[in-house]
Formats: sequence, C-alpha cells, structure tokens
Amino acid sequence: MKLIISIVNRDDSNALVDSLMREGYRATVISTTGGFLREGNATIMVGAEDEKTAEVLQIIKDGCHTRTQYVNPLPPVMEPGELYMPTPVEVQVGGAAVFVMDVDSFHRF
Ligand code: 2BA
Ligand code: 2BA
Repeated sequence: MKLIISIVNRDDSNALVDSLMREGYRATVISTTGGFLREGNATIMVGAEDEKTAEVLQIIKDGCHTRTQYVNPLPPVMEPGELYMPTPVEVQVGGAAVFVMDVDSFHRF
C-alpha cells in the first residue's frame, strides 16, 4: 500500500476529492498553509493499493492547475533613512506537490 500526500491549491481541492471519490478512492483533507506564500492550501492524503498509485497520480494531475501569482519578497535589512520599493516577483503555484510513501501496515479498528 502507498500513502499519497498531495499539496494542492485550495481552489482545486473540492473537485479533486470529488474525482477521487467517484473513482472509489478514500481520502482525507487537511487545511494547510504554504510556508512561502503563507496562503491556505489543502493537503490530501490517499491510502491506496500499490497498483492503484498511477491512477491516483493521474487523477491528481488532471485535477490541479498551475497558476501564476505575484508576491512581494520579504524586505531586506534596512539602514535608517533607506527606502525600499518592493517589486513583486512572479511565482508558479500548483498544480500539486505530491509525495508517495510506502505504508508498513494499515488498520481500521
Ligand atoms: P508555498 O510554500 O506557499 O509555495 C507557493 C509557490 O511559491 C511554490 O509553488 C513555488 O512556485 C514558490 N516557492 C515556494 N518556495 C519558494 C522558494 N523558497 N523560492 C522561490 N519560490 C518558492 P509549488 O512548488 O507548486 O508549491 C505549492 C505548495 O506546496 C507550497 O506552498 C507548499 O505548501 C507545498 N510544497 C511544495 N514543495 C514542498 C516540499 N518540498 N515540502 C513541503 N511542502 C511543499
Ligand atoms: P470519510 O472519507 O468521511 O469516510 C467515512 C466513512 O465512509 C468511512 O469510514 C467508510 O466507511 C465510508 N467510505 C469512505 N469512502 C468510501 C468509499 N470510497 N467507498 C465506500 N465507503 C466509503 P472509515 O473507512 O473508517 O474512514 C474514516 C475516515 O478515515 C475517512 O472519512 C477518511 O477521512 C479516513 N480514511 C479512511 N481510509 C482512508 C484512506 N485509504 N486514505 C485516506 N484517508 C482514509
């Protein structure tokens, strides 16, 4: 069995979970925050049989869209009297950051 952990844009998470459910997978959704943008995203955990991994990855790939977002970088250390004009930088956000892990055992009690 594998545990597939995917960090996705919050806007994509509902439709993605719907797609996973439609295909008979089980999932758990956790509300998370990205360390860089400090914006809410969603972490979706799917426990699935090894041979189903490719299909789960394909559903995630199909359900997540890459976006361009502009962020203001953290300001540098300033001397008194210095002026800092923030210049937004472009970052690519999403589709999904996915980790696949081996599961030693799975129990339901
Ligand atoms: P954030 O940390 O908020 O990052 C949002 C996007 O900002 C990233 O998109 C990436 O394009 C950019 N970014 C992040 N850290 C950066 C840095 N140090 N320098 C320059 N640009 C940076 P994604 O790579 O698609 O990641 C989306 C979210 O997935 C991330 O949100 C984070 O919550 C998670 N994530 C991505 N890679 C991860 C990893 N290796 N470990 C844990 N979480 C990860
Ligand atoms: P839920 O997804 O809200 O599922 C609640 C209960 O509904 C499940 O209880 C199960 O009896 C049923 N169920 C869920 N998905 C189903 C499906 N695709 N087909 C038929 N029945 C389904 P539990 O199996 O005891 O799961 C309780 C909670 O544990 C789940 O809440 C989910 O958050 C998590 N979970 C269970 N198995 C998981 C897995 N393989 N991967 C990720 N999360 C899992």
